[in-house]
Amino acid sequence: MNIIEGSFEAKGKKFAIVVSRFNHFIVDSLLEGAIDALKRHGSVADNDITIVRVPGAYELPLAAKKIAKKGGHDAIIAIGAVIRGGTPHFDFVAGECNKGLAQVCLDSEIPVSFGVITTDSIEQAIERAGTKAGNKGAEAALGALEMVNVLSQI
Ligand code: INI
Repeated sequence: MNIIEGSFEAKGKKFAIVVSRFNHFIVDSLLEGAIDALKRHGSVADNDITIVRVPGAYELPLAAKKIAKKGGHDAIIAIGAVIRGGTPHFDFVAGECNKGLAQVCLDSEIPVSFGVITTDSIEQAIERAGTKAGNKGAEAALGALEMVNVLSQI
């Protein structure tokens, strides 16, 4: 039996983090969690992490696509926070962000990790940004580390 599975170790691998500015109070904590996970779990060096800031979650797929196309990164981590308001705007932003990032991932064959939280309230967002429901930015970074390892073995 052959089992292929990845560890988190990724010394020497290069990661791009695309991060939206919208809801920066939440997003900053997600970004901090992602960087911490890359360094502590993946042994990734500061110099091997590139951060690209965009206005909102809607812009994340295009930035991710451009990074993937340019080459030079082993994985991309997308970080953002879409919080529901009183209009259907949330559904368009969250939907296009999710769809676009999935498309970039499959088209480029580079792991694009989904660290974009989509919540009904600011309280739910805070819970997922380093309080009682963990840190979804850190989780996304762990996913990217594992996928880089798994793909290198297939
Ligand atoms: N962008 C977000 O990242 N989160 C949100 O909650 C959000 N809401 O709710 O409006 C949001 N909107 C901005 C959007 O991502 C684009 O930046 C904007 O529409 C310009 O294209």
